[in-house]
Amino acid sequence: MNQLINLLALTALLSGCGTANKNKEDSPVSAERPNVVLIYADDLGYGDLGCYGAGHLTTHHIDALAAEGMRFTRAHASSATCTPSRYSLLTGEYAWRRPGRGIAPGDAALLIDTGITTLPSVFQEAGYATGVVGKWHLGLGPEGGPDWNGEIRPGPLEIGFNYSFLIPATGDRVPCVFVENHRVVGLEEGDPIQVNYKKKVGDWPTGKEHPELLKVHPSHGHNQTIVNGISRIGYMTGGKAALWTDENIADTLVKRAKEFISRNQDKPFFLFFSTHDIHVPRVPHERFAGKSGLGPRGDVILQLDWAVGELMQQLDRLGLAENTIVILTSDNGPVVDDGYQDQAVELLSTHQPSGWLRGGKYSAFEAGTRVPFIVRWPGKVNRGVSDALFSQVDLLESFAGLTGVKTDSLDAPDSFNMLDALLGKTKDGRPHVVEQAANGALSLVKGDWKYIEPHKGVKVMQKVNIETGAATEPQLYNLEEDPGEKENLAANHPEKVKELASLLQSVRAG
Ligand code: NG6
Ligand code: CA
Repeated sequence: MNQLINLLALTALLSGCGTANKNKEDSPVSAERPNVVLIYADDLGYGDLGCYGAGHLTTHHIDALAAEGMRFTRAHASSATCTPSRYSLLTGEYAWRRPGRGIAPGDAALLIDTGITTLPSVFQEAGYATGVVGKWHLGLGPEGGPDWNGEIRPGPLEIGFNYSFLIPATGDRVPCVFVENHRVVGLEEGDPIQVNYKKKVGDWPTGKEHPELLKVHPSHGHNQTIVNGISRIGYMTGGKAALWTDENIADTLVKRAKEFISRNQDKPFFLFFSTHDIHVPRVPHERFAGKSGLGPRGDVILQLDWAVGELMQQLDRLGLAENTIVILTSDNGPVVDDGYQDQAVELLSTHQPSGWLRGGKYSAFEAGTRVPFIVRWPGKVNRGVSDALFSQVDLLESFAGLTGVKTDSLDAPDSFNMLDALLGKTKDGRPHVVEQAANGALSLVKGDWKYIEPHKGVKVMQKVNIETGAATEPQLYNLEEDPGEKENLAANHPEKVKELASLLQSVRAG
């Protein structure tokens, strides 16, 4: 019954959605089978790339993608932090509909139900080989969390991926090991891993007890177990032979991604390449250290750009580039000091990670979720710039549309088939988009207007120096005239506030 009500609400909501196509029966059965490489950067801001106006940094490879493809100016991650954005990307459902989809601890259980339609399962159904290489941060294992010393399941392989090579949570969270398919890589018998997020386990020193052992010092948090001279969030011990070396993470991930591409070159494949860059701790390989002039934060942007170049070269070398859609985007907006003293603030110079947008990671303002988004598919996607409103939550239905996969009407409830916008055939975007801030506040963008719902809480997160967008009164901005969200027009346009608040309410109820 509840499902029926939801369905009716959804149908009502979606009527009059313009070009957005939630009606599965109308999906074009084009049955195209290009490869898809989705490069998902971490904490990369709207202003962090040359092609988005970053004067201080040269991001040749990413800028080439933009020059050869379509660069979006109004594409969104669903949330201003990682776990909920990734949840939405892979399930086609706004993460705020489910409790417990905030930033996950490193020992969380898998946050995606097995058995539901997911972005990779759509590709699998279309006959693709599917792989994820990189940061996961969506939990692993059954309730109670993973068994790091045994079979780590369920995980990506149980929700639609054929291959996985993961940083289980984040670079700043334990355990600092890679997980390939169901196992920790390089784990030696007799040295089992223990992980705890509440209390210390084993006798490895912590940053709090032994700051003299650190090569990178925390600025806030991040003072628990030390691994490779960097103290992390959470406690661990054991698994010494399996520990990653931070400087080599990008190289390792690129190598695995290239191997996946080469192994699957004869069939269509979907690769979710989820980089560690440019999340903290920012510890670039020596090839990039000191090269940007902006400190480690700039250096890892160069490292990210290199990684993109490597993947493109691999596609070219294997003769696959023409038949591959490459997408580059980010899971949330930028942050300068996210918990380590890495000189990001001191060396920022005039670089603006958020571009001209207000806020950053965690924020309800635009820079929280409006992120770089580039699509390249030679001969199929026009070159240029698109201001179509787009959300990463739409990738699931859009690729179902492209590959001719029929999804069930209850799958991916927030995902619209926006294939024409994605491929640059139309500049008509989705009718509206909901943005989720780290404090839980929701905002809704429709056309030129943005509404931020009233929310109690601090106005500035002091430690990261980011405006949250929280205010007890409603906020209304005209993004066309005021992209920096400087002037709250709510008092001048009460009708608009009412319209958007009630639309947000109906999306929420859906
Ligand atoms: C925060 C961490 C931050 C980062 C973030 C998750 C502290 C003080 N801050 O809690 O460093 O890890 O979580 O980032 O611990 S995300 O991109 O994965 O969402
Ligand atoms: Ca992130």
